[in-house]
Amino acid sequence: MTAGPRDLAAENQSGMKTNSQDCMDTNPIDLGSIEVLQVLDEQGTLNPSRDPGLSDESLLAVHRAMVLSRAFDSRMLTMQRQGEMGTFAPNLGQEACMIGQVWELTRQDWFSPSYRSFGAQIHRGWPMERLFLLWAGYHEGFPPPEDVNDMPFSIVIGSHVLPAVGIAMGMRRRQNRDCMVVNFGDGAMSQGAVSEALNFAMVDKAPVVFVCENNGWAISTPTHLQYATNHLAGRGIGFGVPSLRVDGNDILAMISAMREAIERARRGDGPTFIEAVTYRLSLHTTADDPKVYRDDAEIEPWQERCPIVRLERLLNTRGLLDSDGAEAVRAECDAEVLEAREQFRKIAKARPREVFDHLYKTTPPELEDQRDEYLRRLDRKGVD
Ligand SMILES: Cc1ncc(C[n+]2csc(CCOP(=O)(O)OP(=O)(O)O)c2C)c(N)n1
Ligand SMILES: [Mg+2]
Repeated sequence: MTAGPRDLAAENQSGMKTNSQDCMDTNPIDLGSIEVLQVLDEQGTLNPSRDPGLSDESLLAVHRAMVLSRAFDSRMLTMQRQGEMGTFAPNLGQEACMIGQVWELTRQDWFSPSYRSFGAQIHRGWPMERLFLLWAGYHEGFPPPEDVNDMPFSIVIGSHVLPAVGIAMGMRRRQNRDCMVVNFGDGAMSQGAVSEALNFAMVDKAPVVFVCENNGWAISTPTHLQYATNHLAGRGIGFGVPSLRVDGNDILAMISAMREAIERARRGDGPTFIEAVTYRLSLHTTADDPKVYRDDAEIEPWQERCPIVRLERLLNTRGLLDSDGAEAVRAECDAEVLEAREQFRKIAKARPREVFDHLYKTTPPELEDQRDEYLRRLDRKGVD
């Protein structure tokens, strides 16, 4: 195992052993060696041989994109708790995965995300007010903006992975050198369709990068109850797909791995499978309370691995950003999110009379009855 300073494979598994110990034997089956890529260690020290070599300007932009993702996440949580937002899936702690997986994409490339991906969506060009609309349940928030080649996010676990491969197969036939990035979680790996997607992609040499964000949990299911092996990357190798584990809290490792994978796709050499090892620091969704199934002690080491703080250490060493500068970036990002919230509030006007619309082409009679009764109630209450 070519691990960085910390053996992420071992840590991820042992971290999972702290709970549900009574459920099963947690000794993972050793699939053998697989590369674990880390470029920036937890102290902010760089491994120059794998450094993607971003300019100072780009490093600062990457940092800002991660801070903006966190600011949006935190504001969404407040708005949800105050009743202004539907449920949503926080991505606190997963910002390096988010930004790293889309940083090297061009506007022509495609991105097919799952539901925990708004940091990446913001970077891809989704206006934040549109994402607020989306999570508040307004259908206007769902379609991707005109000039953004993204699929709407998928909430049905693993269901979007085969269609993403299909799009990539189309790209290969058009020979236009674009590529597709599709992300999903450790839990999605248990869906058969994801295995089918890996197989199809490799047989067809489709230009697709699979990013599995292994964040330790699938709602309340820890990884040792999800798979019996010491890593998921071996799953890709089983289908012949070049595969590696990446420190998913290391933005430079994510960018480096993605660059290599995207180049492979554009060369016509087919897919790559990246297992990004990270951790879901927050709730599964706002409808979830992890305190009932997860020991708080498990979270602490992962808080220490904060991807933003890690990059800030490097920026500080290089004289690019001190703590005042970092504070200023946070304040700017918070202000940007608040501005988007104001835009959202101007657009988001509840239309209670439309709740039965857009469901059926021809409304079934029993639903028509319910709608009529409901509309009469709105009339009685004087609601427009
Ligand atoms: C086909 C399907 N089964 C079950 C669910 C309910 N569900 C929603 S999220 C989730 C867990 C997914 O975990 P993972 O793939 O690890 O992604 P994460 O939420 O950790 O990012 C489940 C089972 C669903 N949305 N779709
Ligand atoms: Mg997960």
